[in-house]
Amino acid sequence: MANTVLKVEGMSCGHCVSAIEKALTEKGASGKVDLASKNVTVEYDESELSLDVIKEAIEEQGYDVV
Ligand SMILES: [Cu+2]
Repeated sequence: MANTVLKVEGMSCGHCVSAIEKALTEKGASGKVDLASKNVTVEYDESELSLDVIKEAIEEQGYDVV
């Protein structure tokens, strides 16, 4: 399992948190959002998923991975 922390812009409320966590779950990853620090901690299986796919899943929800 890989563990990575992404900085994500545009998150402002509980809706954003659940949208991102849900998008990650759908890809088979697990995500934990910290709104205050704008950090999204993602845990995923490197043999199943790439970081690009994870970033795309977040961006598809309308947020910017910086
Ligand atoms: Cu929101």
